[in-house]
Amino acid sequence: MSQYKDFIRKSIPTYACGGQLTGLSGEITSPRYPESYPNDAECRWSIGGASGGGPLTLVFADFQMEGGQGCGFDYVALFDGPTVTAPRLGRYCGSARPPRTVSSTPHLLIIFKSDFNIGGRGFKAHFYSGVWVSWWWDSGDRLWFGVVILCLPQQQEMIRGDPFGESECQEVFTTIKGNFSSPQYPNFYPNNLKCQWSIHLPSGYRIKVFFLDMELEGRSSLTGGCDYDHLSAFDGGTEDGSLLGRWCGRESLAPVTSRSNRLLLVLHTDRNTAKRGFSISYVGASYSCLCHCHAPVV
Ligand SMILES: [Ca+2]
Ligand SMILES: [Ca+2]
Repeated sequence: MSQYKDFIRKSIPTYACGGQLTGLSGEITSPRYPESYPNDAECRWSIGGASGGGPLTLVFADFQMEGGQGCGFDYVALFDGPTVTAPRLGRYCGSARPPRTVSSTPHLLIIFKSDFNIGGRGFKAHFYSGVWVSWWWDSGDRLWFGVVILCLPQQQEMIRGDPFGESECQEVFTTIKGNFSSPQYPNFYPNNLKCQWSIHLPSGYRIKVFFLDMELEGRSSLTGGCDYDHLSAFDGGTEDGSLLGRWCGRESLAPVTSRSNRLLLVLHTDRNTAKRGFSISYVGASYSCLCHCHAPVV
């Protein structure tokens, strides 16, 4: 029986590669990267197709493959569309990093192939879809023109960790967008909670938080403050950061935007009286002005 298992294990490839990637950004690597890629491998990554996606940019961060005339042994080939019938953007091998490649369509096909011997470290590449936004406005005496490119960061795996090791309601988010809610939502949250949701995006990004639903125990009739249960938002990763807001009761809240790439939400509940809690979504964005916003065009 164990011989049979060994046979099964040896006959199943120990790597997985390729796939359909519909995110607006991400990373791909050759199988087993950074260790030597397997022989006789073929992987296909079909990128794009996300709604609103623009042309895709592919940047190789690392590249080392078996070389050879015409890249006939091992190679990476790029196509400007979803299939191999699309125009080929390049075919690469050896150890020279391929140039940055921009597709003219919202699709990019990447094929990796290796022959029967001699490998290398393989490759690591990033892709992203740029969404262009331009605008005009008329200030009376001048017509203003501006352009922004909204670059979406690498879609990172969501880390649902427990960095504080205390409670089940401590979460860290590193994805460009996400959702979370108070414990047991939409049922009543527990008493005596201190929960923290930390959103941490790459530097240069800001975080916008939307309150989809919120009902906490209301304000104190004595002080008018959120003395019992409350949700607070801090700019930065800790409660030492500047307070962006503190809320309680049943309020319909306007979105809140961080000034940095980190935002911390903290929920406190006291020893009695619970409500439905809240449901929140957030999105991160990076804005950089490529053109100076100059006047006048006309
Ligand atoms: Ca080879
Ligand atoms: Ca309470």
